[in-house]
Amino acid sequence: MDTRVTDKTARAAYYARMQPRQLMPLWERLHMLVPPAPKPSCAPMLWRYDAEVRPFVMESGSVISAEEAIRRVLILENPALPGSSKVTTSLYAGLQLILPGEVAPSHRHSQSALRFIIEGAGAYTAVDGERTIMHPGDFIITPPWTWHDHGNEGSEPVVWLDGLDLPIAELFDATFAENFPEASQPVTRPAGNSFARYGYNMLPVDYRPAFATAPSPVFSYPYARSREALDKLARDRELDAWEGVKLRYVNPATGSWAMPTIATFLQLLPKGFAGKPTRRTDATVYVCAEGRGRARVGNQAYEFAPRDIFVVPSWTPLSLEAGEDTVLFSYSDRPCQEALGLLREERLGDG
Ligand code: GTQ
Repeated sequence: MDTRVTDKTARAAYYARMQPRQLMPLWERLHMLVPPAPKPSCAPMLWRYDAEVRPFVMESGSVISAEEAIRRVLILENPALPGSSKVTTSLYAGLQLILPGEVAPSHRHSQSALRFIIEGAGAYTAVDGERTIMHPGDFIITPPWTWHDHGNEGSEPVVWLDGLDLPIAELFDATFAENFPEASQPVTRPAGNSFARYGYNMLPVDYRPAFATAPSPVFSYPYARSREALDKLARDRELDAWEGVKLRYVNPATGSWAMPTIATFLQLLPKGFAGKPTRRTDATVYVCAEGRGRARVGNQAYEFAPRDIFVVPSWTPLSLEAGEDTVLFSYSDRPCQEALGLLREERLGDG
């Protein structure tokens, strides 16, 4: 005969007695801890840049200087994650403004950062002694623990999207940061030097990456070149029914991602393209670099225009349509999920 005390009150009393010892019954939580499919805690979201976001970004320039702010950024916070500074469960996004003559002072941290230039020209980001000039659409990386500062020697405001792995580094409680003693780090190499070494399908003969997923030694992936590749492939009609023409940014020395924790992509959807749906476990942040179209994200439909930013949560079906030739930049935590054996993707709508 079963003599167990199964009554709810008796069980609750038992849980209450063990609780002061920091002991919890798994069976009350198992369904939440091991759900049958992802239940993303972030929500889909679209930020309309020109009409809704840009005025606030520009206003930040009259509220605080880049120097005082250290980083004058408006965080794009997911509406389902209030107070978290997260754009997805694992990633951060913000829009950084730098005005002519300003410097955002030099620091370094464990977290990786990417920049995707939204508008304006003439600003630079300095990484490890080398300045890279920013142009709209360029993708620029700041590897972990590299000194970096930003400045604007041009004549117009420059805005870029910052993408960081802040929540990932926070998950591991593995973050460090320090300030450089001066606002700007010394320039030790001329602009374009790292691109000449690593950016032309060639490498310095003695170069060895530090580890298999080491950050790319190419700090800048200029839009003009990436765009040219997409354009050629689109003209050759190398179209995928789900993705259009989609390329990933790589570390040329390893073939792996440009960044250890964040995957980055650029894709072209030709005018009239109506992509089939996909879903994947890596929640993704998209930026419209050119064109306009529609993203169906779960049961939401977002009409996007240049500079708009939208979020696709994990395992949420996404399909992309383009009203004109459209270029999308995107980033996700895919390298982490691949390394941990977590990544899953599904192409839907086939047959
Ligand atoms: O440029 O170093 O948007 O450290 C957030 C944290 C930018 C940066 C952000 C950062 C940076």
